[in-house]
Amino acid sequence: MDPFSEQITHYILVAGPSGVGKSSFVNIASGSDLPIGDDLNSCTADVAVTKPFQLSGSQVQLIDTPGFDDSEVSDTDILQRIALHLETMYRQGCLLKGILFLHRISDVRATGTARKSLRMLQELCGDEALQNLVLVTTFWGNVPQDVGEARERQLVSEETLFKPLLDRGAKIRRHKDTERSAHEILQLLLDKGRQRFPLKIQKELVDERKDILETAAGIALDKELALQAQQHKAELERVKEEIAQALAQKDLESQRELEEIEREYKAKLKKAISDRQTISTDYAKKRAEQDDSEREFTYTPLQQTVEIPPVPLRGPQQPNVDKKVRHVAPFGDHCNKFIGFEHRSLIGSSLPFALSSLVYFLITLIDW
Ligand SMILES: Nc1nc2c(ncn2[C@@H]2O[C@H](COP(=O)(O)OP(=O)(O)O)[C@@H](O)[C@H]2O)c(=O)[nH]1
Ligand SMILES: [Mg+2]
Repeated sequence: MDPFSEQITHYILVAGPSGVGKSSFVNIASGSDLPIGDDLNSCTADVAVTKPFQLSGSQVQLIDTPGFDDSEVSDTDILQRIALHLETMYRQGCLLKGILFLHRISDVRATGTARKSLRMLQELCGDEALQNLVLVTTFWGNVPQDVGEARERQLVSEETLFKPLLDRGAKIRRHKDTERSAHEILQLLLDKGRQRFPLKIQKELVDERKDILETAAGIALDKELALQAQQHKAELERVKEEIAQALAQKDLESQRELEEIEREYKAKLKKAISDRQTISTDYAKKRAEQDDSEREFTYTPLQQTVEIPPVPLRGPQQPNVDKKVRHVAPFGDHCNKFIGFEHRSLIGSSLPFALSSLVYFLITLIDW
C-alpha cells in the first residue's frame, strides 16, 4: 500500500510517437487545451504538464511528452527534455503513479518509429515500473473492428512489440477517443494499492549519478545515432557514384540534383556525429540552466523537507556549486540516497565516452 496515495497529486506520463493522439488524450482527460496535430506549430516540442484535475477522488496531473520522431527536434534533444523533467521530478521527491504509451491501431503495421519509441520507453522505465504501464491503442474509429482486433492480437503476441512488456506486468487498453474512455484508462493506474516505482533513468541519473550517455536510454539512443550515421554514409557513397556517372555522361541537370542530395546527406551525417558528441555537455548545460532559472514547473511539495547538495557535476558546464536545493522527499530510502551526493568531474564517467566519440569521429572523417 502506498502510504502517500491519499495526500498527493498523481502524476501520469503520456508517451509514444508523434501523431498517435497523446495531446488529444491529455486534453480530453484533463480538460486542457494543449496544441494538437492539426494546429499550426502542432507538435508538442517540449514536455507539458496539465493543471490538476479530480478523478474519482484523486488529484491527477498528466505529463504530455514529445515523440522520438519529431521532424523539428532531434531524438537526442527529446531524450534530454524528457530525462531532465523526470530527473527534476525525482529530485523534488515525486514518483510517477503510472505511464501510458499510445499506439495507433490504424497503422497497417508497427512502423520503425513505433518500435524505436517502444525501445526507448523500455530503456527509460526499466522492468519494475512496467507494472504501472498501460499500452493504449488509439484511432479505433479509423479501422474496421475486425482489422483492429487482428492488429491488436499481433501487437500482444510479437516479441518486438508489446509482448515482453505485457509479460512483465503492463496492461493493454483501447481508447475510444472519449473523456469516459480516457478516464477508465487512467483509473487503472490510480488504484490506491498500486505501488509507485522510480523509473530506471531516474535512478541512473540521480541515485547512481550516471552521465546521460551512460544510462540505458542514452546507450540505446547512441546506438541508434551510430546506425543513422552509418546509413547516411552509405547513402552518401551511393550518391557520389551517381554524380560520377552523371559527370561522365555530361548530364548537368542530374549532376546538380545529385549534388543537392549529397549536401543534404552530408548535413545529416554531420548532425548524427555531432549529436553523439554533444549529448553529455548539452544535458549538463540544460540542467545548469534550469537550476539557475525559475523552474517552469514544480511538483507538488510532499511531507518531509530535507536539504540536498546540488546536482553532481559532469562535463565542462559547471552549475553553481554553492547552491542548495530545497528538496521535499516522501520516500525514506530515496531521501537517504539524495543526501549522499558529491561532485564528479569529466574524468569520472564521461571520459571513456568522450574518447570513443572522438575516435569514432576521426574514423568517420578519414572514411569520408
Ligand atoms: N480519428 C482519430 N483521430 C485522433 C485520435 N486521437 C488524436 N487524433 C488526431 O490525430 C492528430 C494528432 O493528434 P495529437 O494529439 O496531436 O497527437 P500527438 O502528436 O501524439 O500528441 C490530431 O489531428 C488529432 O485530432 C483518435 O483517437 N482518433
Ligand atoms: Mg502532442
